[in-house]
Amino acid sequence: MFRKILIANRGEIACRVMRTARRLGAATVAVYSEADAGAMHVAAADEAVLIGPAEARESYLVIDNVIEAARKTGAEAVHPGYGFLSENAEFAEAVAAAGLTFIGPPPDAIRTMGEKAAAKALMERAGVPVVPGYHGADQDEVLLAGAADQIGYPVLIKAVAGGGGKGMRQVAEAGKFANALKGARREAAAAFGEDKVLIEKFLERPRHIEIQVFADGHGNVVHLFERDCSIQRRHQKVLEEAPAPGMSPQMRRAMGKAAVAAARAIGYLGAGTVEFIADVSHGLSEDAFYFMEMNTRLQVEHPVTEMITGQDLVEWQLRVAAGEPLPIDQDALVIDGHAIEARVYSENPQKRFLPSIGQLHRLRQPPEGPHLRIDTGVREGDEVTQHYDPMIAKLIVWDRDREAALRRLLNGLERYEIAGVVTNVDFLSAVAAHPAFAAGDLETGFIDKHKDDLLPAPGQTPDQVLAVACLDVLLRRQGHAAPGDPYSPWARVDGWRLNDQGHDELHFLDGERPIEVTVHYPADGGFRLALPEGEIRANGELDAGGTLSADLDGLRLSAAVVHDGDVLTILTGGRGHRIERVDPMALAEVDLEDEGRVTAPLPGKVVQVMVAAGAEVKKGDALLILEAMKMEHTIAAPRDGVVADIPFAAGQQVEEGAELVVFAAEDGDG
Ligand code: MV4
Repeated sequence: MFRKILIANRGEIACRVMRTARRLGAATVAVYSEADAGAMHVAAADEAVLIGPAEARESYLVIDNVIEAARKTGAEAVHPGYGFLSENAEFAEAVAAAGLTFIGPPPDAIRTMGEKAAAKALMERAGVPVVPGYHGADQDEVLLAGAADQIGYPVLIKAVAGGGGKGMRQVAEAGKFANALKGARREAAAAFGEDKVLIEKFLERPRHIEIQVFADGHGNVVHLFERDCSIQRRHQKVLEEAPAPGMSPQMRRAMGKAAVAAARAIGYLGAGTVEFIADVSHGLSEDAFYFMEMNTRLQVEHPVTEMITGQDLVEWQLRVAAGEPLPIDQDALVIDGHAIEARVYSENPQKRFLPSIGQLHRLRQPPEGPHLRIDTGVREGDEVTQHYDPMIAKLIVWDRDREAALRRLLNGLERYEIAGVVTNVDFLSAVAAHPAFAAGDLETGFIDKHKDDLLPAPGQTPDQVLAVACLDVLLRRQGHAAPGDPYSPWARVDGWRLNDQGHDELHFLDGERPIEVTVHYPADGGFRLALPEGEIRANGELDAGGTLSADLDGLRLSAAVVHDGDVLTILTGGRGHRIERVDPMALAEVDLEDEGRVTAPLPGKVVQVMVAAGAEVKKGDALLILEAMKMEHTIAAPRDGVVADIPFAAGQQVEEGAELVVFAAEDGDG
């Protein structure tokens, strides 16, 4: 085994590889970009080397920098993870040339599998089923059109150098072939600098089923069964599971045998995945699956295989790379139970799944155990940047059977609390809860087919959620009540007023919908909230971690409300809701240039002071309430800081422009 390995990657996979390396007694070296200096994978490593600026092209993708980092730290082997340099044959060669071990297959295997037509020809010779079609070198247009006629329409034109669906064109009839060919070539040339294509029979209802294979340097090749990755969106996998629903033992044997033959045919070493496409137009059948491509790396979804086999695939990778034989043989491998993985992403399903960038103000995940695993590379407080893949975590569940695993998945997703970025958690829940998913009715077109069920138009925020937001705002305000005479009516934060019924108003924006909530303070405690749909009696407690235990008309629930400027993210019932606090304090002329002076926006009367001199406040904390023009304005802290002085007491009149709260100077002698 290696003494020290370098992980040429970041995020969850770097952390994942380090976990196993450490367990096996190997020291770990991280590489990181300037943007990742504080990242989890750097903290998790024994040593870390800066390899360049944030831009991956100038850091994680620079072969020389990675090799120099390995040389400098005395690492003996390099694990490439997935993505970045993991399927770059030149990198594998450069690692070997530097006298280090590449934890992956031989460069030639990587190269061959990157060429679709060559890979397909090789598989055909090895007796692996391939989609009927043409993958010859002659690219004459008339010849290609003739091949399409022979195959029979509909056909699919694929770029030979392709991947991720680029340079792919579906053609329904002969009359449309010439145009589609032009389009596919143009796209392929732009994306890969090469316009060669192959023609295949178009399969109308494909399922993506892949086989995990492993080969050692002693002539052993095994497979670790299949994963179904049909739930994809624009070639991005969303949910993956093992075993594949509806797979017969005969089909599993046939596919496993084909995958092992594929690995042998290219002289494989280490972990690989052979992707098949199964045509389910007539159900899952052992004579309707075809080789698609081979991925020459450890895949994102490898944990589902680990969960059903009880094996650690990274351990296998390290052992095989170190020259050891595979830990166990084919007959000793058995499937135990069912596992499903969901990829939790920082992205906005309502905005075409565009990545959502920002700070993870709150990140709480379900507790791990034998039935639930989380692979992540970020922590609460970390940033999701535009530089890298915005995956937050992989949630992996396991149970005796699919139905039980699915229940655990839904439960796990419901326990996610994420604020600061928009995520796909609700979307994942919708997919997992869909009857067609429960029925195992999988196909690559699943999300498109059911999109109306999976992406409902955002509705109004329910009153109950608004009540949680109000309760949080009100309890936080109480938490900042002025110390001093507890019996003074001016210290009360219950809206008590001389000659008044005692009420407040809270203002929000729910999308475009303005919301005004009147808050009453019943004598027996709590709050009475007049919400858009009616009244709710609310009471509760806020703990130090920001968790709110609420009682809404007798219904007890737990929630968290995360404040980010004016945006409130209310996390409750397994969902996140965003509303905006419209604070009439926006009227306050807050002069940040002048050390954060807080001045009265209008002439009025101070009705309540919530902080005292010396109080440490956070940006957005309520400081005092000013009544002006018959409205109450909550004046909030414009920044974090220490209150030096509050020149006015409750009940006093103030003039427009009067300084209401004086902050201590930022540092030093103030
Ligand atoms: C196909 C196909 C239908 N018929 N080939 C998509 C990416 C590339 N690796 C191969 N892909 C497909 N090839 C034939 N002959 C449908 C797809 C396909 C797909 C395959 C696997 C997973 C998701 C997919 C989504 C759309 C299309």
